[in-house]
Amino acid sequence: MTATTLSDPAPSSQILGACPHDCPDTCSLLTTVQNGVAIKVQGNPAHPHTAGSLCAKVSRYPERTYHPERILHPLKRIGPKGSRQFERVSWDAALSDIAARLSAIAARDPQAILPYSYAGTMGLVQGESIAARFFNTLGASQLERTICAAAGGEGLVHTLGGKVGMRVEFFAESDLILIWGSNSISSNLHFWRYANQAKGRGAKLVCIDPRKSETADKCHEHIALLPGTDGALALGLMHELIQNDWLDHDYLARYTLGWAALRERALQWPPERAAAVCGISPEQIRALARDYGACARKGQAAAIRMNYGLQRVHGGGNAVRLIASLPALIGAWRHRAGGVLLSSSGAFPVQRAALQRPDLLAGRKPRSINMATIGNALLQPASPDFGPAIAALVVYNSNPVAIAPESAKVVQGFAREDLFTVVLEHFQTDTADYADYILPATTQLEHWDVHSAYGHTDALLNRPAIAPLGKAKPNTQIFRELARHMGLTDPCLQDSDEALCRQAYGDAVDFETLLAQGFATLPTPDAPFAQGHFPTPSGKCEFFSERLAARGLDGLPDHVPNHEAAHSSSAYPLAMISPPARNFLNSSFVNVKSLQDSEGEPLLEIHPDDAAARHIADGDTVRVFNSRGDYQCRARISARARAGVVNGLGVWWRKLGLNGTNVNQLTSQNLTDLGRGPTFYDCLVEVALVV
Ligand SMILES: Nc1nc2c(c(=O)[nH]1)N[C@H]1C(S)=C(S)[C@@H](COP(=O)(O)OP(=O)(O)OC[C@H]3O[C@@H](n4cnc5c(=O)[nH]c(N)nc54)[C@H](O)[C@@H]3O)O[C@H]1N2
Ligand SMILES: Nc1nc2c(c(=O)[nH]1)N[C@H]1C(S)=C(S)[C@@H](COP(=O)(O)OP(=O)(O)OC[C@H]3O[C@@H](n4cnc5c(=O)[nH]c(N)nc54)[C@H](O)[C@@H]3O)O[C@H]1N2
Ligand SMILES: [Mo]
Repeated sequence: MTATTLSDPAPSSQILGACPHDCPDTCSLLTTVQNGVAIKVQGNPAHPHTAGSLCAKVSRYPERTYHPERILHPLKRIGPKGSRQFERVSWDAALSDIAARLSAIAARDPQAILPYSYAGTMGLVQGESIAARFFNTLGASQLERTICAAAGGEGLVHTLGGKVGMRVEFFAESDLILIWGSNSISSNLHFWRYANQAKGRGAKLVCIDPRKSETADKCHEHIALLPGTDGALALGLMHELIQNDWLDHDYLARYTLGWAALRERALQWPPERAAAVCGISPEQIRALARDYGACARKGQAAAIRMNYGLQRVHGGGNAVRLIASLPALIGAWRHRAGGVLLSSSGAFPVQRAALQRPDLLAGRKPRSINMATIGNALLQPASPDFGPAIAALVVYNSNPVAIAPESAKVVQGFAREDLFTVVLEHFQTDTADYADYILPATTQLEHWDVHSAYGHTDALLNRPAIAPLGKAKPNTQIFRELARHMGLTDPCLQDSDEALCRQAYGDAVDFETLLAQGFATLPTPDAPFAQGHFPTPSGKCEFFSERLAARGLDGLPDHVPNHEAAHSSSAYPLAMISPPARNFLNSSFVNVKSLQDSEGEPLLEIHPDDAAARHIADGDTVRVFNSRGDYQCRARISARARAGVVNGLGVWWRKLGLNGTNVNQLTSQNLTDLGRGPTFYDCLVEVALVV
């Protein structure tokens, strides 16, 4: 690899990049280019976390990039909304018309314009730079980006003080690892490598997950609790740690806040009570507490890898608070291979204000719309409380018609003939089907970007490996040109991608290191909380949060039952979770043939007893339904499903579903206790054979 200046095309045939996808691993990529064509994408062997290997999905990046269905020209709708009838238009025609439509709406009230974006690319430049500046200049509605991690994020902030925790590489040295709400082999493969090293050294691995996942298969124990009962399990564990005095009293006294109150609460949760809520045996709780407490007694390292799977339920924020409290009880933080990791993103010195330029709002305070309830928002008429009805929607890096809850409402909203919708995309997704304009965006192989990560502590740079395909342009360039067409003149709306890459971290990360090796490791401490120093207001691990109490909420964490708790409805007796499919990334890659072939077809895993009670045989077509809708797929009778819980894997595109829907036809727009996040895994259904 030769070091080049930013604007030179890299001369070598292997280009350093970064995986853009919404995954904790953020791998360093090596793309082989021949005659301007990317022929291979590999993991960079020089990057310690990537260690030369990629997941099945991203090793198919060339197949996705050169896919025959890539959108390569601007498209304008010519049929009724959602009819998928489009014609090619020039960039100038598209941008002139879009500029005129948005300008007219902005002249009435810019808050009627809503951006909708998430982490289709996690790049700081293609994700949140010129687009944010553009919408801030207009004074458009703000989007609350809650769809994934809001509950858990708030839970961490109000316990540890931020999205901080163990360094992932030290899991390799742990003696006990609880993999809690995470199918790591499928969605956090490069963490699994470290866990597997620990296992090889004799560590015990325990998986806590309603589904017997591929990861559960490889752990020593699996605790198949009911969805949304993790808070009760954590309280039951605390009860046992207290009763047996497996506590680090010195750590508790020096570095925690609210221990006496939390102790009182936990003592109300004997294993029998917790086990009844969780749908497991009291002995499983006792045994887990014994293992966890033993680490404290023997000076061994007890580590917890939480993931966002457990916080997509009503009590997700409180559950994360309780689990994040556990290491402090036994002083696990004293060891660099002990503690907990949910997200490392708080370690990155991202210069958000420089990238997004909130100063462009110039004192205006536009309303916020929660992306988790986009269905309701699009159907809401103007009112003094709500403000103007949403009149224009600009979607990029997201596929809300497939991924947002309660799809029937989302579709009804997107189908409004009076809504003006622009979608920046690689493919004609379910969302693009409802666009007035589809604008072709470049992929990671075709543009510059800079990345942070949420599963390790290395910043990464992505260089373009190939020229943009067809007429595709980077998101940044599309918003630059749209700004020009709308007569927006602030010079920062025209900053180049190269300049933005440098602005993302400013002086906080050495850009020359990023240019030379593609990644730069942040200097974070090995055992960050060995002596307190939590980034909370008190500097302690906050069992009790003054900030939550000041908002009128319980200052102490508690078990918060699901909105739709298991066994609470006779009409809908089964709890459905819809965790990621291994070969898809949310709704991305669903249209990549080799990966679609690996996944097969939309499936529902169901326990043999639940299937037998409904006369369902393996491979039958079933109707999964509740009061919100109806979703058809194939039944797979499987021990991966526990009794009473069905698993609808992956976010398939609706148009590939047997009846044109996917799992989100069934999920609700109810929100989490903290963070106003979605509750995808808090969803009751019934299943019936389709005859
Ligand atoms: N292959 C693949 N990788 C991915 C993704 C993908 O779609 N596919 N998605 C990415 C995204 S967006 C994210 S946010 C990250 C992390 O995404 P997560 O959603 O955390 O990913 P997983 O770890 O696969 O899945 C979570 C696990 O939680 C389990 N679970 C569901 N409900 C509960 C519960 O109430 N309690 C407990 N304890 N467990 C529960 C599920 O069965 C599943 O095995 O992964 C990313 N990585
Ligand atoms: N039922 C259920 N629903 C879920 C989940 C679940 O577990 N179960 N998981 C939830 C979670 S954790 C998340 S994070 C969300 C994810 O939801 P989204 O963030 O919407 O993720 P994707 O479905 O992957 O869609 C991303 C889209 O961005 C596009 N894209 C990628 N790169 C670029 C680019 O550079 N420019 C432009 N313009 N477009 C680009 C891709 O082609 C893709 O269509 O889904 C949520 N929905
Ligand atoms: Mo996510």
